Amino acid sequence: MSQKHIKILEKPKGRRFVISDIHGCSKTFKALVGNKMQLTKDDHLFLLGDYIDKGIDSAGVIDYILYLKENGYKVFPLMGNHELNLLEASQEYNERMFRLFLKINKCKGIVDEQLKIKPHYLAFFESLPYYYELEDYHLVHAGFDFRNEKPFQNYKAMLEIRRFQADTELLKGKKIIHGHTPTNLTDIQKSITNNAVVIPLDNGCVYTKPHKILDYKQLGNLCSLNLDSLELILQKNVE
Ligand SMILES: [Mn+2]
Repeated sequence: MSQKHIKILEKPKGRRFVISDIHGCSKTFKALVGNKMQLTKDDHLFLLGDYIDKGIDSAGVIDYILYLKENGYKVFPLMGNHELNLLEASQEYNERMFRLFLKINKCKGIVDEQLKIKPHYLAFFESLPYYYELEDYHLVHAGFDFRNEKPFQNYKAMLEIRRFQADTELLKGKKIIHGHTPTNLTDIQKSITNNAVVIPLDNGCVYTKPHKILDYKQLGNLCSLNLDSLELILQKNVE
């Protein structure tokens, strides 16, 4: 099994970027990384999980991540709840249930005709850690449960928690960047300009139409945060 916690304390020659919750939006992801950010091999790119489901091209998102890694780009992906759910469903569900699960999640192209997760995708999912600790940041999919006695060992919360209060003493001056919960653009921008300890980065790039609960006019961008300049780069959904 993979390491759950990885420290990356040295800074790259280039820039450090974070992107979260791509959810099958492969064209939007490529437009952000290739055009808007102009990622170079000197940069570090951290990805906070939930590559698959909801959008139309889950396989294409992972293909692009693997392409970047294979071509010498320094990409550091994390586990999201959608990746873990897929791994668990593929092991625990019977064929009928798993077929339904894949249909509901619109997770196309990830499994073969025998409903087995394709080997290179399985290896990718199984390699994903749960959080990165940098010199100045903690990067995690959903957040940390600081009500828990050992928040940095509560891996379930890292993928699922919705609201949490940061314990600044435990964080030792480091900020948290997380995704998982679609957050209005003005709230994301506010947390950055207010120098907040916790910065949400999921602007629900997959939500481009009126929604029962969410205000889609405040959503629909894939966000990239430059960890050093705190510049927020936005890419509107182009699927
Ligand atoms: Mn999530």
